[in-house]
Amino acid sequence: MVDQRSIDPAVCDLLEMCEDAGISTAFDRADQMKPCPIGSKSACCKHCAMGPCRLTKEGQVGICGATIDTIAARNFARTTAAGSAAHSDHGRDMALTLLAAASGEAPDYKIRDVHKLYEVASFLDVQTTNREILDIAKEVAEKALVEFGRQRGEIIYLKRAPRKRQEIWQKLGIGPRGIDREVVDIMHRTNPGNDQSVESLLMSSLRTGLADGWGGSMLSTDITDILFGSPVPLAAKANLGNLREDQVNIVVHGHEPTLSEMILVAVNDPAMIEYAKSKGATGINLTGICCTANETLMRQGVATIGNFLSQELAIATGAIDLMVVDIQCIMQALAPLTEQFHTLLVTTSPKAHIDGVTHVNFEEHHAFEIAKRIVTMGIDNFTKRGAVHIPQQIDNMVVGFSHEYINYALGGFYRGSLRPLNDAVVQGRLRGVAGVVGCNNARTTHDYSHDYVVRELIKNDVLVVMTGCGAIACAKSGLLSPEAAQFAGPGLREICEAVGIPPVLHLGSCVDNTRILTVLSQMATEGGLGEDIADIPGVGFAPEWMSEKAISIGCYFVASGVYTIFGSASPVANSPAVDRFMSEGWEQRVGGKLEFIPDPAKAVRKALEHIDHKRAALGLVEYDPRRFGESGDSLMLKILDKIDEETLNVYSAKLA
Ligand code: BF8
Ligand code: SF4
Repeated sequence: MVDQRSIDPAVCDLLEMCEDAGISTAFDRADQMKPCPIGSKSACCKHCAMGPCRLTKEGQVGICGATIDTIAARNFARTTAAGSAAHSDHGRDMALTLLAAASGEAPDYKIRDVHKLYEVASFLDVQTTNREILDIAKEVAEKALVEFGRQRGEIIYLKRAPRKRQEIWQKLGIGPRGIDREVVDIMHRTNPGNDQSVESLLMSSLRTGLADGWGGSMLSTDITDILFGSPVPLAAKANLGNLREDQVNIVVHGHEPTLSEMILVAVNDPAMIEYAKSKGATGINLTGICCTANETLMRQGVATIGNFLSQELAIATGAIDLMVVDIQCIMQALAPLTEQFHTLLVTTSPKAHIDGVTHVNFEEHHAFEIAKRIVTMGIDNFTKRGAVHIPQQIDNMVVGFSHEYINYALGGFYRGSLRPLNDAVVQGRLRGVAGVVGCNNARTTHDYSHDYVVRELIKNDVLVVMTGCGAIACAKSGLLSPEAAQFAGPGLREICEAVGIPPVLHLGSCVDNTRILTVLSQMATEGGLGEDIADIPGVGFAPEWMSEKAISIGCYFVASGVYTIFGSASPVANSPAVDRFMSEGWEQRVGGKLEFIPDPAKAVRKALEHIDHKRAALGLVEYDPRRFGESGDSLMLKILDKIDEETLNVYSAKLA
């Protein structure tokens, strides 16, 4: 029974332990509380005090006369706005950190990627000649902040999209103005007595999603790279076996890298390590959960111990001395849970307090000092540790595929280019590309859909890029290691072996979905695959989504021209009109569409059909897996008949 809840053996192990000990987890609570049958289909409105109105009968309207279609579209729009706000506010904080660093007010932060700073400066029309780095950085931060409050015109980054895409947005009037403005616009138009047209509400949702994707999130990725370095491939480890019985275990959880990067410096501080030793530990072990983990994993190789649904189970190991959280996806259930274990939970963001939990307010002006204080609290708590139960699972992966690195890996240092990627799609060596992203959801088997969808796609020669909790799911099932090329179709396997990359590329945290937009834009303008993102044989997937942020991501993928599949029943199921508009209506207008398909096998089938359809529309050769796979290292080794253990190890080491 427990095994049906997760495909991760470490999670199953701990679920059994929790069950025996009577410890409640999201897994049990999902079993005990079925989703509300009215709310789950968006048949409920509570936008005013005459309601909440529940529309359960055919033709019924709310007290104000609102129809089921209007209510469903309004609810969807508000979800998008909430998601866009969360991502973008994270982006704003990154811009404020850059500003503080450049103004000398946050001396612990440096400009680590000057190349990226210059690149971003050119996007934002910031002069760079004869200027000090910090001066440029300050103006970049200021210009970035203007994007949030821009009242007229369009956000600057839209110009990074292919020209044809920009024209579509202009024609439809969905190019976002300022990011904040679009979020407020949705909150206003969904307030009672305003926008009651399905089309208008759903097109506005796309605009607010675009403000996130090409605005707040893209700025977040860029500025994070400037401050902490653009990721390059590195080997790293995943799953709960990375907790150490003999060391102080500190876990970072949430989304922002500003504090976690400082915690990383603090745990490596010799004085801190000495202090840990004085308390009987052999050292300090830093690991992460959710997207804070993805940020530190991508740039520094810090091990990730799990994704969203692992957070409670990580505490239940009894081995975590301190868990420090910043913003987003932090379950309130952690608070009562930590009372049952010795783990000290510390909140740090003024935007994410939990009653009864120790709060250490994080200020970037004293970043390192605060980080050291938190690490000290963790070390002190080590002495209170009781029995531990650490599952032994550890998986290897290669991560750190920024879009810059993908260019470099495929095109070479002197002429970074996506040409080889496009050529591979044109020749049919790759059938297409897919972005598989998003959360865990306690209503589905943990990690199962991510694993299933990704395995099927790579088997069919679809190159997969991943972010967020999905990437962590596949890290744990070994799909992010170069050895996973053995599960890929013949064409994709050849490419992986030639370039030395895994068939599934980890692109970062959820805000880094914007790296996918950048890769797609470059593919569209490189030549051979049409001239717009919508022309590319590609799909977007969020197989286990749960967060409002995922809906915002879905909207900007769709508005950028991508066929996007979400793995759950439609949240607007009671309004076929809204459902249809998100599919056919959006496709007619922007070329992308959003569909909710709970069955992963059906979802993959539809994705492959779509990819083949796009190939045909471009006049590309029909995909035929038998044409490739007869070259490459595997074959050479097969011929030499030397795949003994030792050779294979050498070969694997080379790939890693
Ligand atoms: O921002 S994938 S559960 S952690 S929301 Fe949350 Fe979803 Fe995980 Fe990353 Ni994204
Ligand atoms: Fe009901 Fe209309 Fe108020 Fe919504 S806005 S709660 S449908 S009366």
